[in-house]
Amino acid sequence: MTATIMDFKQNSVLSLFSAVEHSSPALLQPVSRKAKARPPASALSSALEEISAPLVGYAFVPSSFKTAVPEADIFPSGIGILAKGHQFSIFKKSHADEAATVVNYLVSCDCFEKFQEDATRLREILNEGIYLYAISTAVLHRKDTSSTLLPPLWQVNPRNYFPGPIIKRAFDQARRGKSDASDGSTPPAFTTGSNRDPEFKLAWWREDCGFNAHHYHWHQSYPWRGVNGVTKDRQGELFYYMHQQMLARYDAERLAVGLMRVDSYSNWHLPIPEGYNPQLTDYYGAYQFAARPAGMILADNWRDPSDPTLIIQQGYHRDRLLDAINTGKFEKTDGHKVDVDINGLGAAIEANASTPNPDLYGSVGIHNRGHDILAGITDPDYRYNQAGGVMGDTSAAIRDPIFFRWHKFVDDLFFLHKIKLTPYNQTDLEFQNVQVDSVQVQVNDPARPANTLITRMEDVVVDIANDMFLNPNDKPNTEVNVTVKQVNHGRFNYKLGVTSNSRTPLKAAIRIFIAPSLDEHGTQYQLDSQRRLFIEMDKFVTTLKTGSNAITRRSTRSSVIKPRELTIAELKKRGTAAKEADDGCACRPDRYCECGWPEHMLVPRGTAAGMPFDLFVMVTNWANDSSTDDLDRGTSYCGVKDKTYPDKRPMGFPFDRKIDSALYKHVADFSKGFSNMKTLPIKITCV
Ligand code: CUO
Repeated sequence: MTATIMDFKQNSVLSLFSAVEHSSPALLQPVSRKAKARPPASALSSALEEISAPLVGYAFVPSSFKTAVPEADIFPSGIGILAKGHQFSIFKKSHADEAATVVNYLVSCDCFEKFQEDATRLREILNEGIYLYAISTAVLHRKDTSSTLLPPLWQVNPRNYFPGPIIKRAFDQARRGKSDASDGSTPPAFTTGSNRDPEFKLAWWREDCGFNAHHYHWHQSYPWRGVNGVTKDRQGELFYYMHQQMLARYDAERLAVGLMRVDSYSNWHLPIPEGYNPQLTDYYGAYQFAARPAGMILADNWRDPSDPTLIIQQGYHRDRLLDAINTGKFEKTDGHKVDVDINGLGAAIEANASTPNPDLYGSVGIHNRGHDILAGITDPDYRYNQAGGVMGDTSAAIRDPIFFRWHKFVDDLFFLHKIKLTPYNQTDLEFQNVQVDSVQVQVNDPARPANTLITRMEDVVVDIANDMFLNPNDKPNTEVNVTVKQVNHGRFNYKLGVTSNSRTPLKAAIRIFIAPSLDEHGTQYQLDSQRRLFIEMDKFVTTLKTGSNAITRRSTRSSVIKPRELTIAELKKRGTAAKEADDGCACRPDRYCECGWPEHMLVPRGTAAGMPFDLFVMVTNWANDSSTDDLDRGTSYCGVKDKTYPDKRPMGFPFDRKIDSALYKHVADFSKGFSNMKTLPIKITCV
């Protein structure tokens, strides 16, 4: 493919995200849920005429489409149901149905030009949330857009990432044509809470815009409705694992600030002591995401009377899932029994397109309905026309502490299945003829001691300029800056000494995890309690030669992370996604370039005094572990686009199954039992 075509595609994709909020007022009519919302062709025609003049400079409607009038019937039925300006939630069945119809349609367009043309027309018809979701999801799943990058979501839709007062400042900056940063002043910090709320201690972590973008992106990469009804390789298991790792990381942060590990939200009749006020507005600023006061009790959600979410129904599906877990068998729709495995359990809990039985285990899924019922908790029968809370939106849900409590409940279901499995045996765990002799970590600053990782909180200025803020007369490079507080870490290397006694070279997988060493009491964790806290830091493949091997692995190569996203301005400058990212890693077209844990959050923050962690290294035989595809950056939590998950072992191996405390009390005892493992005590110090 020539660079010109690549440039054209990248810029065409960017234009689809341009000024999403600037829809024609003529189209902002409330639409009945039942009515087909597609406006008549004449209305669209005049609307397009109307906007073409004042919006010159927005690249809003490509000139070739200015006179193109969408035909009333070119799109399948089921598109255009949710009116513009209404809150979209992928956890609501009717919204998810419409979004899936649009995604399937766009993915099936037989050439890029048709996709671009129809996407442009759909902008006028679709609810803004559905439009954004469907365009991004289609770009991620079309073969001919695999080399294009999506613009950062916090730039496309900053209202879902930055609270109202920050957005107001941004508008002020845009009006002045000058950013706060340009005269050296730092915008005052804005927070969504205060120290009167213990959960506020981790607001900086839950509200990190890179983290929120990762979560939104993951759900687009793995839509629960599938694409054209098809889910991906191990999608249910990855749903479990990616969220389990979010919980493990959250627990490490909680222990660091003196909070208890996350408590499962399993008793749905008790008040929820943790409240949350996101202070986010949605499209147009027409409404605010609901604030959820402390002490509320869950109520049946009748916000959509045709599809309520009832506590008793949630209980029914929970009990059917527990039946399946306890008996080890799912009952399929035709009555046949099949074994419960982690992938099927993930499919049933999320009700993805591969669920074994939507009637028994839920057609919308206990997980999705949990999001929905919690999002509506403050106005459950919609008597006050109040918008839902952030739990209904994957781009903002993790801001709310209840997200993690809900996901701990979900994770407990997976845990109950996993503890019924036979623990790994010697053969599963060993790698004969291979021995890990030494492990060290060293930050790139040689003045720092070995085996101590360094983190810090940083003020980072981000440019959130997009067409939402700028008027047509603005200079193209006008910046709209906001300052955000983020954790970051000193880049570091793992240094491993590994001996192979094999006569031939061996391909080996190196698995690296860390977990807090001490519990809430300051007592050393026993391994079977600690294992749910292990955070995957990296997994890579290397070739071991006979004899000793000195392996150095840079933290920037981690299989967990993605590099910093390119901004819209950078993407326009580069024109093509095939060029290299800043640190020299090519963004290859065959993987989810933008999916992955944000690099700046790779290392948990730790404490000023130095928080003790156990770093665990395990070397396994890649000949046994390998699927057909390679490990790479971002693949641990995101997989590889259109390919199999690279590692055949269960996700989280070897900590995903019960470990016998009588045999291995602590993680160091475990690693002493196997030559291919090593445990290293380290500290994480926040400076
Ligand atoms: Cu990611 Cu509950 O699955 O949000």
